Amino acid sequence: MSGPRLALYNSDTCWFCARVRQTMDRLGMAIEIRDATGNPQHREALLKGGGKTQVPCLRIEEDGGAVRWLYESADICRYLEELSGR
Ligand SMILES: N[C@@H](CCC(=O)N[C@@H](CS)C(=O)NCC(=O)O)C(=O)O
Repeated sequence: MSGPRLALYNSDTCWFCARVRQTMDRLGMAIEIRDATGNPQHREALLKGGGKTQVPCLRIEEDGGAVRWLYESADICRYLEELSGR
């Protein structure tokens, strides 16, 4: 089992996104970062998949293929902490 595939929909100018990136760094998690403000395809995918363009948003693809979109920086940080076991 490889665990969920993760991608963070991000904006470099967003403080809430920076908070999530700091948590990723602290936990040593290498997660793909997708620019949801400068890249129209990522922005569209976020809107279609998650329902709104708010960042940060973590796209979580489970081993079985199910996808969910997790908004709110505090909830994303909590999820990453739990996933990393710390
Ligand atoms: N409570 C949210 C706030 C996120 C937020 O306000 N994001 C802003 C950027 S800093 C945003 O995406 N605004 C544009 C939008 O909602 O479409 C969190 O903690 O993640």
